[in-house]
Amino acid sequence: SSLSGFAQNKPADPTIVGNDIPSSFTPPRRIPYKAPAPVFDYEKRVLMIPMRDGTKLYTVVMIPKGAKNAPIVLTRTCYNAAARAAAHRTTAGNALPGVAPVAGRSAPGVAAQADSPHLIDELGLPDEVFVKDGYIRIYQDVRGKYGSEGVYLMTPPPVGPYNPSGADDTTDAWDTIDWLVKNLPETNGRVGMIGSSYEGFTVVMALLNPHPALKAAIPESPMVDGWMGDDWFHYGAFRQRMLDYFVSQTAVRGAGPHVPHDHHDDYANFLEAGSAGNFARSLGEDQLPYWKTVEAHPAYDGFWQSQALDKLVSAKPLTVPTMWLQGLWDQEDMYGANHAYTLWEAKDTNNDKNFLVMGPWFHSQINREGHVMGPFTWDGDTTEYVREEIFMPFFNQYLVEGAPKANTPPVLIYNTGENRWDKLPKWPLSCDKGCGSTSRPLYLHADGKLSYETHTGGGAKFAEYVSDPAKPIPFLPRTGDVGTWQTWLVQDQRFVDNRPDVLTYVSEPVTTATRVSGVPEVNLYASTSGTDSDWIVKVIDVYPDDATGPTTMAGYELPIALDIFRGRYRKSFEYPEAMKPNEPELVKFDLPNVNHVFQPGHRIMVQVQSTLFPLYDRNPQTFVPNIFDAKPADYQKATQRIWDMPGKASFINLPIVP
Ligand code: PG9
Repeated sequence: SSLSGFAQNKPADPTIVGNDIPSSFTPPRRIPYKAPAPVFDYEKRVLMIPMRDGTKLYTVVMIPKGAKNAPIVLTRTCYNAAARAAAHRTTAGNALPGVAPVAGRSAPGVAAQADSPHLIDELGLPDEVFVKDGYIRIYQDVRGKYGSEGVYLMTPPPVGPYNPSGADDTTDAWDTIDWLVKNLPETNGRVGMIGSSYEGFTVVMALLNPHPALKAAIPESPMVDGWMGDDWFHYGAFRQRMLDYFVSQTAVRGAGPHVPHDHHDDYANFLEAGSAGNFARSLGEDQLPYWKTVEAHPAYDGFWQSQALDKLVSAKPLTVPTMWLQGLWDQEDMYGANHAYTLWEAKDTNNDKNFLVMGPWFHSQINREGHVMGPFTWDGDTTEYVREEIFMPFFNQYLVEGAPKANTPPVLIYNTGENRWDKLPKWPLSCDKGCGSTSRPLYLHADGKLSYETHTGGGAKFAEYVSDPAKPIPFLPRTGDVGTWQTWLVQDQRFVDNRPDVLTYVSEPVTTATRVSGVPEVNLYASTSGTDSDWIVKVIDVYPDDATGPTTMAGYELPIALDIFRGRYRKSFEYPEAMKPNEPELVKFDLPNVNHVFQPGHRIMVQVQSTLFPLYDRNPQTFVPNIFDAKPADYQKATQRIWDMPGKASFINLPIVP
């Protein structure tokens, strides 16, 4: 055999044994690795803090190790305090408020991993600044949600006829702060509150009767008036995509279920349902008291007036330095922060207590990275800049003993036309009276032109379109892709431009940079052949589309401000009135704030249409007592006219700054 041949040629090297696999192998014994006990750089205390009525609220307190004389920053949430205080590890903690309520929020739940030993890893991105500066960070569940006892009311009005519970987020904030400053030996007794959206609502509620230890507040995109322009309605038009939120928020104490829709494409779902009321019922909402309340209050009656927080807070003395914050393209809470700021400003006699910050952001983007928004890439991280350079010096000034006075600008607004921050002493820079510059009417001419000249006589008296509720105009291209919700307000409007049911007015290219800084005001002389109608107006920056020029944004139709107004409320928000068929009537409303520059070569465009679906429910165009429950026969095509004649010239009052 070959082996015997090998044996015969026995090599001299003893390591050559003829088989590299030994007959047995015993692994050497190792001492098992034992991880050293983690050294936590913070302490976590989970507390049930008693309120004045005995109800206890679930509160997570994160205290840096060895903290002494430390300031507190408090967030009161309806989105699961346990998860918010473990944001790096939990789906709910990462699904920051406002990010995905209509698109289906991930089910909250604490992940299986243990707490991180490092506070900076345990908390979410927006808390990094507080960890770095040694703050005690506290999250608390509002009453009735998650770990807190008591009954839950959705964004409850202050105690009164519409809130019989005896408690609200003003009393609960007061009692919580009182308990914290008396029972946490590590604190210096100074508390700041911060929070976005619903959590911003709880900040504003705290300001209605602030505890003396509440020294500074930052309401971020707070829900302030759910009927005028935050979350539920815009000027009376219902945001029916929020119906999912009713279920997720009020079906159970924890995270509510997501009731599946028939199709991925909500355009089809809502059209098939017929009315918002039918859609709500298809989600099981006849079991939800809050939906029934909303359904019973379609107009701006006592229920909504009782919780108009901009008016309520600005009626109070301005004692707590407050920084109102909002995104310029905030698709959920576009109304509250700037209206509250504006109303309270009258009391800010030294211009040092009431501040406004508006960034180039979608809703709650302040809690995320801020490099990009839709088609734009900004210079740097715009949200990190605000958290580090604006929030912290502001909070430190009031919350940290001996901290220097912050150099906080009264108003900080991103300039979306020049890609930079503007630090301003006041806002707006241009308005009808008393703002330095005066707004200028830009007229909507019947031939589709937009100019500063009023109706010059002759020619057509109106431009018209037929609005068909059976074929509503989508607010986004119908991809069924929920991911675009955050950026829909910067959607290129070419996708509807030139539709027969959209009126487009456009200016000549502007020859010099044209700055607008304030609130564009819509003045439409509008008529409908029906008896009710919605009016959607968009102010758009049209980028040049010269084939020899750059392709980036070529021809882009960028909405800088848009909103919807339900015609029945043109005379009174509380008492709706039918429109008189074919009679031009004034429809007047404010668009959201803008701080923009139309660059030379760009055009100004205005689009007018009557549906924005399925974000808003359809106006049947027949006056009915309650649109939530409109019947199929109520939905009628109507001929809509925008008038352009002496005495009835439609225009947008543009807050131009020369
Ligand atoms: N925009 C959300 C919301 C706030 C208040 C009521 C309903 C929804 C949010 O982001 O919290």
